[in-house]
Amino acid sequence: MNNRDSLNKPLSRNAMAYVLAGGRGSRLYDLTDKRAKPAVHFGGKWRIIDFALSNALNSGIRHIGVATQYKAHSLIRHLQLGWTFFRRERNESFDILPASQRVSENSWYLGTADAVYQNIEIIESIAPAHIIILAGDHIYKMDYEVLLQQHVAQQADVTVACVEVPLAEASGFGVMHTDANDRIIDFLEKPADPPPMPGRTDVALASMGIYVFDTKFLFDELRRDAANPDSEHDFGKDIIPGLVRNGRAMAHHFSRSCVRSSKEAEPYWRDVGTVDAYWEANIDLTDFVPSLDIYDQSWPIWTYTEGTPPAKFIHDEDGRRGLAVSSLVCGGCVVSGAALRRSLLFTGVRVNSFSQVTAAVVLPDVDVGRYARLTNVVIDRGVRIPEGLVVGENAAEDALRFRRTDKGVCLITQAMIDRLDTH
Ligand code: ADQ
Ligand code: ADP
Repeated sequence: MNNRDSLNKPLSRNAMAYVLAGGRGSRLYDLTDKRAKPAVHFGGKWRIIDFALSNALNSGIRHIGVATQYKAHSLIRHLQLGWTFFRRERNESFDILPASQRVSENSWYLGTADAVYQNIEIIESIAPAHIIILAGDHIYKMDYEVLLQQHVAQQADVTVACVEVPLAEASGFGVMHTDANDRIIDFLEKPADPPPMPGRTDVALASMGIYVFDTKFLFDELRRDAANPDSEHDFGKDIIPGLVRNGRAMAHHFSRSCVRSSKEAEPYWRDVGTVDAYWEANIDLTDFVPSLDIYDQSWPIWTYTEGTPPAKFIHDEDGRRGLAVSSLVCGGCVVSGAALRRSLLFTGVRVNSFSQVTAAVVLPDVDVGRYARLTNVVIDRGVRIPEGLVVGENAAEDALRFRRTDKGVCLITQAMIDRLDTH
């Protein structure tokens, strides 16, 4: 097991985590119409970004910067409410860094490298020895101290965290080859025809979008990149391939720094970037033994939590039971004379009499009307499900009314419900 003693984490203490949280995540469709992907709700109590931020906090990192851009309002409010652990008096910092024309005339960050470059002055004032670039949109538990240790021991210019992914999914990632010493000898950003790992046919080695640099080295690279008119100012497209060609780029295998409780059989890392992946990762938490242990008290996932009353399960007036089986139900929920199976209710959800909710991911403040039957659904925040609505029993009808995936999961928003009324 990894070393979790924060007193014994000197590299993390002098490092800064720089979280890229500006991406839209367009394959989540309506879920990211109003909020950036890192702000999307996950697992009942969290936003996706809480996993990367909690990893940083639990690893002993005491300086965090979060670069925001796309639809940042919900994200920024969440960070302001929930991420208040850091104290200036203890030489700690937590900076929210919206694209704000600090360096260039552009109002947006041009790419992920530019999202760091534009804040070089702010980072210099913090003066970390190392910077860990993180994506704000993955679900995983990782001890960054282990990653930093490898970076220093191998005297790398950059260390890229990597994980094995099915070959069929690899075209969405940076795909690398390494030599026997874990030096990256080849790096292709999102290749159309990704090469498998040597000796394997079904698996590729993918970049997790997590990079460690010595701060000064990174700034020199970023300044050079900023002056290059041919660059897209992106880590995956420009910085990392350049260092693979002309520097010392090393790979760090996630299995070495992954934090796992005794309940977790495999290292867990998910990019919940599609509606199917999002639904599945949430519903998986209802499994008898889930592949992600959210109850591991030695690696807590921190977040902003509203003060809510306890969840309540009540008989309706006809004496039918409100019940939940294999389900996760957050505070403020009232399940009244309805049946929940394999479902996950976020905070403040009402499920009314005679309704049946199965394999459902229900975001905060949803109200499910009486006699509704909902199966294989994701319901956006605050949706009012009308009485008697049936979803998940007729594919053709569902596809007309909701956003139905090929795997048969329906994403339901209030706008879709409002359109039903006008028909
Ligand atoms: P992607 O995730 O597709 O690939 P990208 O869209 O650049 O790359 O997003 C990386 C992170 O940066 C995300 O967290 C996103 O929210 C954020 N982001 C994107 N544009 C931003 C901007 N302008 N300002 C601030 N934040 C921004 C990357 C790598 C691949 C690697 C995958 C792993 O390029 O090599 O395999 O991550 O998921
Ligand atoms: P997000 O869910 O990402 O925070 P929303 O725009 O859906 O973004 O919600 C913005 C805020 O409005 C929430 O933080 C919450 O305080 C409030 N809110 C949204 N919908 C409801 C609702 N149905 N009931 C109560 N509050 C709501």
